Amino acid sequence: MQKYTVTAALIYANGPIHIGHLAGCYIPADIYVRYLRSTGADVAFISGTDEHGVPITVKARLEGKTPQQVVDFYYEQIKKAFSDFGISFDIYSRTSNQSHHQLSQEIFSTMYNKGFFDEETNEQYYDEVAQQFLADRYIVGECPNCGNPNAYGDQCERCGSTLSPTELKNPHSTLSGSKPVMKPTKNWYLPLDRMQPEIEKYVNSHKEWKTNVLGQCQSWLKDGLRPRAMTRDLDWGVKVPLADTDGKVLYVWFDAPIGYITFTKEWADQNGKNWEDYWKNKDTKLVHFIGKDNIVFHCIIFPAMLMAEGSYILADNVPANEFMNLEGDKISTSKNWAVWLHEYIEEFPDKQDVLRYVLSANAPETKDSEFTWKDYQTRNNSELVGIFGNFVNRALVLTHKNFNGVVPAKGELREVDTKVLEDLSNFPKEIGGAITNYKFREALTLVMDLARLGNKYLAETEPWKEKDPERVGTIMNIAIQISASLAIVCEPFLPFTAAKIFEMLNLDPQQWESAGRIDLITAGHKLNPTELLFTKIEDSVVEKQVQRLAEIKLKNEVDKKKREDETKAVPELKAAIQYDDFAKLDIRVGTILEAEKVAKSDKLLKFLIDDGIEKRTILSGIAKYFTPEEMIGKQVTFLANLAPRKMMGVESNGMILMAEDRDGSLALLQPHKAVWNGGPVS
Ligand code: B3M
Ligand code: ZN
Repeated sequence: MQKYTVTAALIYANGPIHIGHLAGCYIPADIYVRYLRSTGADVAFISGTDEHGVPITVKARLEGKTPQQVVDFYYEQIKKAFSDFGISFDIYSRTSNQSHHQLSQEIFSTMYNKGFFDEETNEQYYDEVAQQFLADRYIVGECPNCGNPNAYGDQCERCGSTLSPTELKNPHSTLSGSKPVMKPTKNWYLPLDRMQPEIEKYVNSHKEWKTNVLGQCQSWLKDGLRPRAMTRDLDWGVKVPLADTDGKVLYVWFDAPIGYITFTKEWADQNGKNWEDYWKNKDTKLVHFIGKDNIVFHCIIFPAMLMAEGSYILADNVPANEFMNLEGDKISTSKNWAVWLHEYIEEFPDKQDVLRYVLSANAPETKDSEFTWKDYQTRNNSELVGIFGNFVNRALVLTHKNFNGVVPAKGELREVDTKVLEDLSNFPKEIGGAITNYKFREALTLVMDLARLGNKYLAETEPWKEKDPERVGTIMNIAIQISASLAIVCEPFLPFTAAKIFEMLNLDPQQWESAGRIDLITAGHKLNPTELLFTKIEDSVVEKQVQRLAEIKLKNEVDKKKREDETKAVPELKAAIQYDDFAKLDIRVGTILEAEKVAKSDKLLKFLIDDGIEKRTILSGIAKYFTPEEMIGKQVTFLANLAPRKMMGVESNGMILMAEDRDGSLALLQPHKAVWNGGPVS
């Protein structure tokens, strides 16, 4: 029996999961695995959480918790979300398990003993206040490419460029805020440069990989691979299994993919299997499902590690998806721009398959795609309710109505019947073929085409108009056969729905080979009561979701402005002056008598001011911040002895004093109690 080891990315246990995760990696993996199981293949479907690395420790600091508390919380939350949506892992484990630390150390040691690592001491940023080396996200500074003042040590999130900490201008530590110093430290590097020929050979032997995957690999190879440190100066992670390496752990991208192996071992131990069958047998197919941001790690670095170790099989395929966007914007955890699975399930407790359907139909298989609530509603109402549910419901309801729920026998077949049965028998192979080739969208379209075929058949044969009971029996028998096949072929995509159909058909779940059969359900078989598979989603329901997103967007804009304001530096002080310099300024208090806009200028307001001696005209470029009406009657301070100046044909005699706020807006400088006009300011 063909064996498969199918892995789905080990997501960081530092936040809840959203539709982008499902669409990018977990639903495709689940479709693939459910199909394989249905064909009788021997599959290990492996995943879990990635619980090491800087992303975890940063989150812990942010929440004032320990890293362990963070991963414990999110492990449970993430695991539940996957199970709520029917992602059928054989095991969902965690990299903080002791067994995982042990295996990661073993593999590191094997590579070390084979002399695979280059030991290198170089200077890295060190925070003297926090007494810690600053890996990746512990350091921020100005991006050398776009000037973003908050770029991370590994990446600038504004322009997307990959960085190393030493490239940042004005670097500072996110731990203490202090300016880091350079300090030498020893790390162990995987010599990817020397391994390039072997890696190239491996990648080039897989011309069948998806173009987006091959494209990324080729571009890395073309640039030339560079040695990559497999250890970090951090205190959270798998300890480096060498002497004198206190405060050093394995690089998270070294240990995380080993998690696939550890978890397979755990699963095998719990289920009386031999884990080596799934990792060391050349005939086993290893397939990694991931998102596009993880391609290099799964196609180059992890295979290189396994090549170096020497006893493992390499991935047969890495069908990475692109990203799914949400209502026009990139999904972002930090911006709360997402549809969170734990929230969705509360709002729509019986609509897991609707989401699975929409995310599969719209999967970012070859390019980025987009989720909108409008599309969600349309696909539910016109496709799931209107086509799929409609067919199954009519087939079952008409059989109940006409035959008391007992499947009638087929009579003599007409051309329309033989044609539909022939078409039916072709579907499973085509759908299976598309799934095997990782074309899940195409496969799902074919599933829907089978439902369409059923609808077309009922529309053509019109059993509700038919007078001859034997003829009605033939039609309903065939419609029931189609429904049963539909249950089998939709199961990888819509497992909850498939279970409901099997239940209504009073049939045990069937293997793939039974799909397309024209006698899957025999005459005389008793059906169970019928329920609707899908229900219509009203406008108000999706409008509420759109509204929620609009509120988030607004809040993000306000927050962004606030952050920008907060990082703005107070201007430097001007050079010192003597009192005499100051005394030259004649600053006084006056009251605004009249105020109006200056024609043809959108900046200038013209004021008539009672300065205690006379009425003077002053122009001021503050129209953006004040209306003429609100200025009338206000006492202001003004520079009285500024030489007259003409603007837009009007002479201005003085200058009204203003304080400038962070965001550039202006505030009047007024005496805190009314004083006499002309009162000098000193
Ligand atoms: N934890 C990155 C991520 O969550 C990383 C994947 C590991 S897969 C071995 O996207
Ligand atoms: Zn940048």
